[in-house]
Amino acid sequence: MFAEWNDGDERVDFACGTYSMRTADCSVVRFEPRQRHPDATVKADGDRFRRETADSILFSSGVQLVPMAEVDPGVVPAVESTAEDIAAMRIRGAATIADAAAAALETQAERADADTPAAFRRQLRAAARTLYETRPTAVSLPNALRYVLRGTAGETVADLRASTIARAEQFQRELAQAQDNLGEIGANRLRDGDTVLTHCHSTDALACLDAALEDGKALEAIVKETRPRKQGHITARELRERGVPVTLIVDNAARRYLDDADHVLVGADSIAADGSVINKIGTSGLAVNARERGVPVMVAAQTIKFHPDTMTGHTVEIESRDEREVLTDEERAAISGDGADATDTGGADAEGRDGDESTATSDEGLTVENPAFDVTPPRYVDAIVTERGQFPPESIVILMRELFGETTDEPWDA
Ligand code: RUB
Repeated sequence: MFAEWNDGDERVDFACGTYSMRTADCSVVRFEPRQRHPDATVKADGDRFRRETADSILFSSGVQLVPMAEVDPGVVPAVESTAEDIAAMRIRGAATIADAAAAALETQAERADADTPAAFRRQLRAAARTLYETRPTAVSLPNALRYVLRGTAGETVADLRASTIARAEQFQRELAQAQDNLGEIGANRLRDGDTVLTHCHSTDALACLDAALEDGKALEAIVKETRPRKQGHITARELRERGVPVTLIVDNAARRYLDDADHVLVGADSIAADGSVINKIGTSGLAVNARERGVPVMVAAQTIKFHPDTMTGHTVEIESRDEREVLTDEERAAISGDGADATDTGGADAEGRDGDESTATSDEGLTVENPAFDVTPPRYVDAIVTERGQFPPESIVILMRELFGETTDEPWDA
């Protein structure tokens, strides 16, 4: 089996055969380019891939297998690059992802080379799909895309361009305003001298703390580090920048520190119609422990986090991420008893196997699961704070229906 590529090319053609590769989101993908995916290409950018063995390729991040038929040359590179940044979590957090997606559609509208209205719309839809496919759990992403595409109107390319740009900018303004409004409402729940216990990093949650600090309230924070990506460090840094005393703890210490907390304060990636909160993995365990300790759980979530599909019985897809966020190749090799240094793939190991074949992923009996989010049932949540007020989770469906109606089209069907 044999692979061919040219360093630096955007698209890489592979000869016939079976290959395995890693992407940012799936640990290992096997594919047969000329069989399962005729004309498949691998999108790559220069040094983000490297050859591991004659028949397997290790990609460092953000590489996608895309059948040629689905590649629309009208999607501008800036959109592809935003999509890669979202997939690789260089852009992360539900509100920030929504903001970036709207900005990307604006860029698509500005730079599209379409010369007919139909081509402009087709390219815009392709851009929306490219963005949509990056992260499945944060519903703010399709909600943002739907909002912008619904505002695209006109009979000429110029009108379509102008309306899309205006709509994307309006979305971004409203997003920022909603977060400010939510912050003021959330701040009313916090008293002078309170200690909040946080999980992950949420700009909506921070907006509540910001508004309370602006009101002159003194606050302290216990910040969970939030394995595996440790977004708690971002929260700790941002709170320290505001002068808030921070105690950083490992996730496993949370129950012990709940007695020192007046509130648990988290954000959300999606809110389901029954009031369930989908947020960074570990939120549900924290909420259950908080209930047992009598600490109220407050969820800060703009209405852009409402998941309209859940009104018609759909469930929220939980993203699974690369196992190497949990276990490095070196750690995997150590657990598997593979005495060879996992980084040293060039030599032979103690049993004489070729170094190239004793990769760190060779132990198929060891499974690593890395779900990025979990579901907190409504009974463990005291209040969902939105820009439209605070709600007991069980009543959220009423506001959801008011905002979305019953229609849940795909964003590009708008
Ligand atoms: C981030 C996360 C945040 C929500 C809310 O997960 O779970 O709590 O997205 O954030 P990840 P915000 O780091 O995997 O994106 O309030 O900023 O929308």
